[in-house]
Amino acid sequence: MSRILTVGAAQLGPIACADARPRVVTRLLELMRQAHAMGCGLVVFPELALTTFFPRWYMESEAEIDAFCEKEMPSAETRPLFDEAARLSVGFYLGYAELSLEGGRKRRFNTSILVDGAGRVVGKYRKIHLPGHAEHEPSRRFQHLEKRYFEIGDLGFGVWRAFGGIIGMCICNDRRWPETYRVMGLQGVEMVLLGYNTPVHNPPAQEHDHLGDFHNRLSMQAGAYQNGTWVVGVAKTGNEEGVPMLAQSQIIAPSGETVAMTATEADELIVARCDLDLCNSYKRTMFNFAAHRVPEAYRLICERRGAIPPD
Ligand code: ING
Repeated sequence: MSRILTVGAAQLGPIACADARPRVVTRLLELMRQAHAMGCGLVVFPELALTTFFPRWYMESEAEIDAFCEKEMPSAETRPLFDEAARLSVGFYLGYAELSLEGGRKRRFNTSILVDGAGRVVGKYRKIHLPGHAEHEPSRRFQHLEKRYFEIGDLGFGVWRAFGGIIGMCICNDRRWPETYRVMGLQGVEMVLLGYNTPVHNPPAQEHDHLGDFHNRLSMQAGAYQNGTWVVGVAKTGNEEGVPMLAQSQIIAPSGETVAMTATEADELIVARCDLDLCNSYKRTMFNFAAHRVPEAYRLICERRGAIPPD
C-alpha cells in the first residue's frame, strides 16, 4: 500500500525590512504555482515567511513591533494565498507573527498554520521553544529577541488528519528538541512540517558556527527516524539585513535519510513524492512505542526543567 503525498519545500531567500507584504506574497504565490506544476498537494513555507526576521532588532515601540505581525489570517494581503490554494488544490504551511487580542489583552506568538487544498485553515501551532534572550544585549552584532516579542505557545504540539495522513507542525528551534517530535510521535504523526530562520552565527557559542548545517540536519533526521515520520524543514535564508541565514531546506524520510535538499540561498522549490506508508515499518518495529517505551522511567523529563547533577 502507498499513500503518496507529493510535498514541496518552498525555501525563501532574504526578506528585507522594507519588503511590503504584497511583494512577499507574490514570491509565495510563484513558489506555490511551481509546486502545483510539479504535482504537489502541499507546499511548506518558512517560519515568519511574510516579513524579515525582526527579532534581530531591539525595539521598544509597540507599534513598530506590531507592524511585523498579522492581526488576522487571512488578511486582505494574504487572502490571495488562500484563494490560489483553493484554485490549484494545493494546501500549505505558513509561518508568521501572530497578534491576537485574547482575554482582553494583546498577545503575540510565533505561529504557523496548516491550510488544506480548499483554502481552509485546518490547524494552528504557536512556537513553544523560544530561543535567544528577552533583554537588549547591545554588545551583540545582532539580537535574537524572540523571548521578548513572543509568548510561549499555548496550543501544545498537535497533529491533524489531512492530506491523507497525520500531519504535525513545529517551528525552528523546536526542531532541536527531541520532545517536540516525540509528543507528535505519540499521536501517530506521519509528517512534521517546520519552517526555520537560523542565523549562521550564534554569538553565545561561536565555536558551534561551523557545525550549523550538521546540527540542522542531525536534529531533523533524528526526529524523523526516532519517531518514524517524514520531516520537511524549510529555511528563510541568504543574507537578510546583514545577517547570514542557514539554507539546507530538506525533505527527510522516516528512515532519517534526506531525500531532497536545496542548493541555493534564494527562493527555491524542492519536491519529493512522500509515501506516508514508509512510516509503518518503523512505527511497527524499532519504534513501536506501545511495545518498547517505558514511560515510568522517563519521569524526570516532565518533572525537571534544568539538569541537576548528582552530589
Ligand atoms: N532560530 C534558531 C534555531 O534554533 C538560533 C535559534 C539562533 C540558532 C541563533 C542558532 C543561532 O534554529 C530560531 N528562530 O529558532
